[in-house]
Amino acid sequence: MSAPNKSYDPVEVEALKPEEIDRVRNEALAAIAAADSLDALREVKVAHAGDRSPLALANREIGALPPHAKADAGKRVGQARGAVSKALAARQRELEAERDERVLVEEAVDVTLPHDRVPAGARHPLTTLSERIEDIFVAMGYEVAEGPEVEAEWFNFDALNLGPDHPARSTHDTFFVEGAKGGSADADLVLRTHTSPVQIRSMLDREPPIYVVCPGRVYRTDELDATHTPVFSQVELLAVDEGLTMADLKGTLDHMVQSLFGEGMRTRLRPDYFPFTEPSAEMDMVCFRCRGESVGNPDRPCRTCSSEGWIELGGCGMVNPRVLVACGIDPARYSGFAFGFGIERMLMFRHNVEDIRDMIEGDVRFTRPFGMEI
Ligand code: FA5
Repeated sequence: MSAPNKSYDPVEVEALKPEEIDRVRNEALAAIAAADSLDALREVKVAHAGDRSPLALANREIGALPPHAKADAGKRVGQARGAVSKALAARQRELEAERDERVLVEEAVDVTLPHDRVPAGARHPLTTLSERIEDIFVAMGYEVAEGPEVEAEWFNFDALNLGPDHPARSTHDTFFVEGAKGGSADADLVLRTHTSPVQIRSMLDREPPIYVVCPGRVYRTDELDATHTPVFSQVELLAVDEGLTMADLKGTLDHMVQSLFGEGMRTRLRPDYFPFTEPSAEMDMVCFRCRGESVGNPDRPCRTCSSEGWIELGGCGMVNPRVLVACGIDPARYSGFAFGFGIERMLMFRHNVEDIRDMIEGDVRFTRPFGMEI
């Protein structure tokens, strides 16, 4: 910046002369008008309105002028800078509008073209149903717990009050894992026959109160037919807390079926026997299709419940105190309830699937109608 001195008249500073200011302003306006792209305009802006532009340099000279000359020079430079920045903004708008118009044309999508025919795929309805059930319980504060599919016999049977000589042990058609104890029926490893061993693992791993939902695959030496498969899925539920009763179990079951099948759905319990629950019950729900209206009504038969009005869902009961003791839980202080049911069977009646084999053959013609649910 120049400083006033005796041999130099600051009013006469070259860069501040009116004709010089006019010249650099016109030069800037011409460059702005000539910029034919946003990139070019950016360069013009640096050259003609940036910190090192002639107008910015002239502006700095003003500070060195005597007071009486400052106002005039300031007005001249200010007007020139204002005109340049206005022109820059206007050209910027023009160029942006041109660009947007060009993009709309260049990137237009022809929605009438045939779409990508590679199918996006979907998850198996057994997985989505199992996850939907888990979500119902997670929303109530339950935790998802899992266990191994190759399980120790102790977890699968003994800890569940199914000792080696218990008659109910033979009703589970078990796959024994060879090798663990020299092979075949001596082995102490099995493919788990139900998800109930996860109850035991959960009680050994946690202190009460315990609220877990346990989904998983299980195995039985059943023949593959329309209603049985040797590999199927179950969901198990276990709650252990102070003061739990059958009423809590019933309320929980009602909430589950209402969440899955809609308002007004009810459950009923029929006496049954499981060694690991006492008392035990078979759990039915009102047929969600006929809502019981097919019973004694030959004009309105129901295929889903065979006009019985109820559908069998699975087994349940209060956790047998002997099971609590095996897991180190004091039955005088805590009680628990559990239930378990098969997902394939639930999917069968929920969607009128007549043959369980359709679910496991991997034919997309079966899974496609279930859509893209994730
Ligand atoms: C049990 O497996 C018990 N662990 C359930 C239980 C849990 C009772 C907690 C009490 C407390 P069950 O053997 O009945 O029970 O089998 C449960 C369900 O598995 C059946 O209702 C049925 O839906 C399904 N299921 C059984 N065998 C098969 C099979 N071969 N194919 C498909 N689903 C099956």
